[in-house]
Amino acid sequence: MVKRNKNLAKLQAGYLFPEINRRKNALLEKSPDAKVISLGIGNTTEPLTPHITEGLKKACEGMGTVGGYSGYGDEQGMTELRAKIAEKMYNGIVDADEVFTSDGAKCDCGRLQLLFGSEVSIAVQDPAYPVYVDGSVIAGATGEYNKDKELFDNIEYMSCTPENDFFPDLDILPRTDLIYFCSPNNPTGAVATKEQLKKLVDFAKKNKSIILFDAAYSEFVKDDSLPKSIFEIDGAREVAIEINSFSKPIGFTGVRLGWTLVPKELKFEDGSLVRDDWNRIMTTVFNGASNIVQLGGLAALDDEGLKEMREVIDFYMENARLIKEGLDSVGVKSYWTGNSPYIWAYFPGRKSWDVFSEILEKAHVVTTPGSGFGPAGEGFVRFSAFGHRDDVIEAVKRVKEKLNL
Ligand code: PL4
Repeated sequence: MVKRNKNLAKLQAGYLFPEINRRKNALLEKSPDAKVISLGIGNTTEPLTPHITEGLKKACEGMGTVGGYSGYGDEQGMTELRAKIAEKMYNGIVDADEVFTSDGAKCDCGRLQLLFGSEVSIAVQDPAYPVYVDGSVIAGATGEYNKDKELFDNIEYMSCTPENDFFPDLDILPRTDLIYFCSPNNPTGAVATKEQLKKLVDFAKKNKSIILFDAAYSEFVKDDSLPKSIFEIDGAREVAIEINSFSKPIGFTGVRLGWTLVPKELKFEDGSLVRDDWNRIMTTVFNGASNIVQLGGLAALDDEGLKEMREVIDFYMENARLIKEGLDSVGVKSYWTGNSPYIWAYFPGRKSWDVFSEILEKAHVVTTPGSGFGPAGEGFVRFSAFGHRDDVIEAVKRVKEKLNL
């Protein structure tokens, strides 16, 4: 018999999002006529925009011609797309050969965990996107689960709450090899300021740590004074890797396209380039993002595509505003900075899963329980702004009417 991977056995519960779906389906079994609206999983709902669709269509049609057909491409991504990402998403402050396109930020998280292996120590924001912890557990990098503390031994949980303006207290944070940091943050929606990120970069530099900066929601940053990329910060090129995605800004959640940026200045202890090892990982376990999809990504980065991207984002941000307004009107304390598609609602003294269940059972609205993102998320639930407008309006109405919040 084959022994089970002992790291998988350390995972404490099923992955958060399938569990939410399971509970939604349980409600539907009980009440088959319930018109359930999901503001839970951050999943895009609006159709692809015309110009980007056209880009994908042309790419697909090209594949049906002798001249336009292409097979395997470079694992690192199409040269033209890498250059366009460097130019349009980073205003040229990074080089094209530092950008590696991929099938999405989540998949790159997993490959980064493979890159760093099982010998690294880790810090994560608490609360945070569960892939950082669960993926590190699977990679064997988290040590044992401490039942008393209900935490993993080898992880520093950086508490990010309203009390500290959702930014960790770096003065008390022990050194770790890796620091996962997501801004705009999932789930809190908080965006770190330039000053805060500078502190984080200086902290990483002092400790010779590497920051894994997840910028999957960077295009939702509306306030020009806030950084969209960690590479806007002096010194970041020596200490950070950035993950990003086309999923949320242009609805490529199902189409799949993202990228990871590894600067040439980033080195391991022995002086070798992290970028070279990332290149080795990508060329070994990845065979390149779909060529059709990469051409769709290129269409998204020309003038018309970028205009459509802004419209998509504005649409979801108006949803977010409506949710925030609805919660405010019934006196639910919630956090939304106007720079993210998530609203972080607080229910003092209550368990997140209880609030989740109450909203699901009474209003037939799916949210995400804050505790699923880490211990500091207890008492919160996350509302996602990804939804059709009518659904969002209806969900807000039901939450206001049906709940005894
Ligand atoms: C549900 C901070 C959503 N099944 O689409 P990708 O792989 O390029 O990006 C995934 C991703 C990366 N980084 C952050 C994210 O929040 C996400 C997507 N998160 C959510 O509701 O929190 C979708 C989750 C999906 C999943 O597990 O990723």
